[in-house]
Amino acid sequence: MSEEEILFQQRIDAELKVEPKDWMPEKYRQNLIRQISQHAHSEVIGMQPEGNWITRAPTLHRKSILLAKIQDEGGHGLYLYSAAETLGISREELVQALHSGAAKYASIFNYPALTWADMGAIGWLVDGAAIVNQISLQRTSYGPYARSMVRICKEESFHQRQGYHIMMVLMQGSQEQQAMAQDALDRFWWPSLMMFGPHDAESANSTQSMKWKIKRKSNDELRQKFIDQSVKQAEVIGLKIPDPALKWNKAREHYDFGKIDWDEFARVIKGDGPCNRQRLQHHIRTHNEGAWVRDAVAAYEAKHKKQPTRAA
Ligand code: FAQ
Repeated sequence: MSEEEILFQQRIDAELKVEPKDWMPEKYRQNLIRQISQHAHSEVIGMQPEGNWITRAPTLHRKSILLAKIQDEGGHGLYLYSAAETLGISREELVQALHSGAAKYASIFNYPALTWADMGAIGWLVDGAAIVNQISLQRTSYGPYARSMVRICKEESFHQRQGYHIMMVLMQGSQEQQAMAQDALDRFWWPSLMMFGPHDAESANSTQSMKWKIKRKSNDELRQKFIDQSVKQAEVIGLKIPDPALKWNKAREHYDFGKIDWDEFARVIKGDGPCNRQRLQHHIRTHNEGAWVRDAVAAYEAKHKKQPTRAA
């Protein structure tokens, strides 16, 4: 280790935040660009499954809540792209990496949103899982990333509650509505557990990310926390978690749970999930359609650079 690297690690160990202009190892910078940009892409691609239901929300009230929620997700993407840009990479490069498949986004958004109850399951489980992860990221070592998490967590909290509320109301409804809520849980439960990534022993990035305090809790720790909190939430409204192996373990003081289908996870992150192609194609098409907006902004900026406003 070089002297700079030793000093850097000492600062991390002392819980000091790393800021954009500080010296940092190249691998720390690259690892952060990878994680933050994947996080940003997830927020933006994550708008698609819910966007599918804006025109079909059952009431005007539900429609306006869903619209606001989806706009929040777009905003989270923007904060996160800005945080990644502080590491010396441009927005174009980040988007290009998404389009070429070099950068990933969360596997969960490659599953279809088939019924209105899926809006409940996504808010309750997907935002719920995102919060468990993001609360620990509020203490991540890179300052801009940590600070962006504070507001994002507050907003995700509202999202989680609106999703749970959709499920609660459906469970108070007709038998068909109850069955629709249970079906959404059945389809979204296991993919939600995959959001936390592979088991710790299989997690390629964890050791270094934990040492640099980019990650503060391991994939398995966070997954367990999410399971423990969700089981009780399901019980309260009469839903059944689709896992016959789920059982409270008194000694561990946690729920034991069944085997996750890691083959399915591998297929989805390699691009072969139910909606991978559709999600990416949609992003590429709308990005290309928006080229004129970016051109107009660049032309406006260039014009004002040529004619600087006179100082008062
Ligand atoms: N999906 O070595 P690890 C949201 C990849 S935001 C796809 O354990 P790491 C809001 C991983 O990239 C949800 N790929 O990786 C919302 C790596 O491949 P690479 C997004 C995954 O980074 C709600 C390889 O597997 N949240 O939902 C996944 O240490 C509703 C090996 O894995 C974040 O991104 C996956 N699930 O730990 C929006 C949080 N898991 O890159 C709309 C920030 C793993 O080496 C509607 N990210 N991989 O080629 C993190 O905390 C971490 O990146 C983990 C993965 C925990 C996701």
